[in-house]
Amino acid sequence: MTIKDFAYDHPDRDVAAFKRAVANKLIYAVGKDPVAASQDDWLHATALAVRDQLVERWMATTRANYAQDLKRVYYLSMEFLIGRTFTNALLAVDLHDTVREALADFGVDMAALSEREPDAALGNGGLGRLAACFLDSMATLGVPGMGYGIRYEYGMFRQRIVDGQQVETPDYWLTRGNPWEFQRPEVNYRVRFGGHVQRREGKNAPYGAADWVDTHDVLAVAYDTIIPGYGTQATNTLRLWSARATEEIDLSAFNRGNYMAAVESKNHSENVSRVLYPDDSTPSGRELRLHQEYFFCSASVQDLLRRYLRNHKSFDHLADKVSIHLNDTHPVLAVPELMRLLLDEHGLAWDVAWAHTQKVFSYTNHTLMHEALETWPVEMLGRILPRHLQIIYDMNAKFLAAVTQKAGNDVELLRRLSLVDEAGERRVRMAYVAVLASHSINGVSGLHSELMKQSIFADFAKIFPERFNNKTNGVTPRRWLAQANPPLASLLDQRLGKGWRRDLSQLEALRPMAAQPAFARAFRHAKRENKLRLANWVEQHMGLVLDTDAMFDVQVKRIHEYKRQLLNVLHVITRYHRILDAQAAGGPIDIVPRVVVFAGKAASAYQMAKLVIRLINDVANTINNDSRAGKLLKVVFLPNYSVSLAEVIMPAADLSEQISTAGTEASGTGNMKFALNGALTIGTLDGANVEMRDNVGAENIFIFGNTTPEVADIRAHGYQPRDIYEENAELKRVLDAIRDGAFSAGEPSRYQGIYDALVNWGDHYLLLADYASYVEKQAEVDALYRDPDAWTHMAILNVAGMGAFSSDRTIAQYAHEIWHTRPVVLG
Ligand code: 26V
Repeated sequence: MTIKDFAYDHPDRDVAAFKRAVANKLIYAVGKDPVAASQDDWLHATALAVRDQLVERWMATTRANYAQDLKRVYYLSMEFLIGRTFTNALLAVDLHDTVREALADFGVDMAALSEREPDAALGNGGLGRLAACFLDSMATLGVPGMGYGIRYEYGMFRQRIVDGQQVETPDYWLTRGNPWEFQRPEVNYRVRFGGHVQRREGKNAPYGAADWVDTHDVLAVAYDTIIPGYGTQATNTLRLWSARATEEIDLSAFNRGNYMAAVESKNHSENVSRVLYPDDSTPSGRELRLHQEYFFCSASVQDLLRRYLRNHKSFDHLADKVSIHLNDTHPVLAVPELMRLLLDEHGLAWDVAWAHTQKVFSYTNHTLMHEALETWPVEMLGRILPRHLQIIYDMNAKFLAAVTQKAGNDVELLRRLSLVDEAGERRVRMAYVAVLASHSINGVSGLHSELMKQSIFADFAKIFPERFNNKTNGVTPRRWLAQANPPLASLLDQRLGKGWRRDLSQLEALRPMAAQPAFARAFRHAKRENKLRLANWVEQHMGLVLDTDAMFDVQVKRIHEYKRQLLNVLHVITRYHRILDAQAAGGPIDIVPRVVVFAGKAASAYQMAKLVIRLINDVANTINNDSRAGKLLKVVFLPNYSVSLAEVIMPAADLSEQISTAGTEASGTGNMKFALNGALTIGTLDGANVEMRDNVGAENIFIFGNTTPEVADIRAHGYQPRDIYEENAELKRVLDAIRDGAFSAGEPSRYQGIYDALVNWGDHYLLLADYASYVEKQAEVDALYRDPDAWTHMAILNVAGMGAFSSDRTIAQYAHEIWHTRPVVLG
């Protein structure tokens, strides 16, 4: 049977048909009487009806991918920070107004409904959100591909602020079910752990096949979510794996005495996909994390090989049909897993298997921070994945032998290149495994990609220079402009047409409009609407009234020392002191009113980051309750930063704070979202800020602080933060106030640790070295804000310059230069 002569109700797109669809879903799928239906029931029913609109194109794309036998990209990522799906799906099927009208007929408010949808917060921050933007762009460009990850039951923890401090609570996002996913119980794979290895005898030894026996197994079950492209029929699939106990099957055979033990063991197995690990940037060394990594790598590689083998009899064409992309090192176990399957299950010789592997894999590095580079203790790997440890050893032996043959027996070099770090407890360097096994290794901004070659991968970059390249990050304009910023989006639609959604370079056409007063007025009006929306949120959720005429100065991102939220706080307190001084002098106060907005989560084990959150809240409390500061300065810390909250915050920003120590932020993507939404940036020459400056023009961005080489120089010459502290009276006053309890009267010593870190313990991220330059630059920001026309002009030029930062551009580059894929052709 073909789909053509298969009778089913094709979902129609008019209001009446959609109403009927929602009614049917409510009654037959949700099982609710409309008189008893809750808002969440309506949301569920509507989501199912919207999802129906995506299914046909999903099937058509899948069919076309098979028929055209296209090369597929498998994007392996431990994190997909999707956020909400409802509005995004509406945008994709272009049914926004239809659905709103249909629901209104039922007396249901669509906007209120969409606010009830929980975020799919299956990621920590930048890396996870990038993966979500990439899925959107791959579908939009018709790149045949699939995201593979883990269906965590608990996503990123919820953050509450209690007495100024972060309190974490679990994020059980599946309470009401997930209408977007398709459970595929029949798509399941056995993933093995533990046991031991028996080398097979024979001519292939020592690089040949082996048997892995006496393992403890867990089942990986697939859950699929449709990823729609925008303005195209093309879709992709996000396949997330959930752990099921294999014991389930045996449970009935257990006698009464073993019943409890069996259930406990079942729980143990299923813990593998229970919870997302928070990025604490310290090597966790936690066994559950290793289990998670292998769990999803193994299931994904088994799944993609099965798909390949449906159309192919040998592995000769594997690299023509399959590309596996490693989103950081978290999925690197896919490398030894592919090798294991090719060697042990399919009987390929080592050199043949290795040649395929190297052609299939590519790897993106997302951080240079030493603490964040994954290594696993050899002891742990050997216990949990004995066969994979052997394969890694074999890879290492072959590699080091080849190096020796070329470069001689340079013991130091070999020690540095080895996949195994032999200093102290022996550990496998996962990033090195990724580099050795991949034909392409990329960083995420021009600066980062250069630094990567000079620092962590210096030796490898000399041996394999052709493998290293850059792919500057981008963000999807669908979510981050069309969806998040309706006022600006509709203004752009009026002036440019709707094409910017698929071709962001069209924003370039705004350049001449920057000088048109009518356009500038409309642009400013859109910003005002967005500021009002945020102010309403803050009033509703925090009871704080904000002045929307004040400059909204915003820093939202994970709380981390290198991102320097503390530097921002130093500036806030400096302003506070200036206001107090001016008040005391009785003179006219000539200070630009600001609302300084913070949001972000700290990893639960990261004490310093948590202390920074507490300081921000203490400073906010002090300033907001000091009538002398009045309307001139307000500080807010918005709790529970998330994708959906970012969609409210970013469009409302006047000023975007991107102030990491030069050389530490790999790219940043928040920086792009802000500028795209008409904020001006104050930032260091770090990550993608450098390229943003190039694109918007140096005169349209506020750059300050030491550059990467200057940072290196300062550190090399014995940095003395105390000297800066002693010499800058304004800075000293700020730091002394923090130290002496000016913001923590009940516990004056609360922030001694922060003071010490900066003044006495080396100020690792050079806040004091950049302080003066930062405060000076902030004065330039103020001066411009006093001239609204000049400010708006610059903001428009920023939007106009952001065309290059669409994730569509990024994905087109990955597709052409790394994956070598062709887009699907839909009839
Ligand atoms: C590390 C760990 C360690 C173990 C526990 C879980 C976990 C999760 C994440 C990480 C590393 C995160 C690295 C990351 O998010 N990097 C960010 O990637 C963005 C996208 O490329 C980039 O824009 C940011 O600059 C970079 O910090």
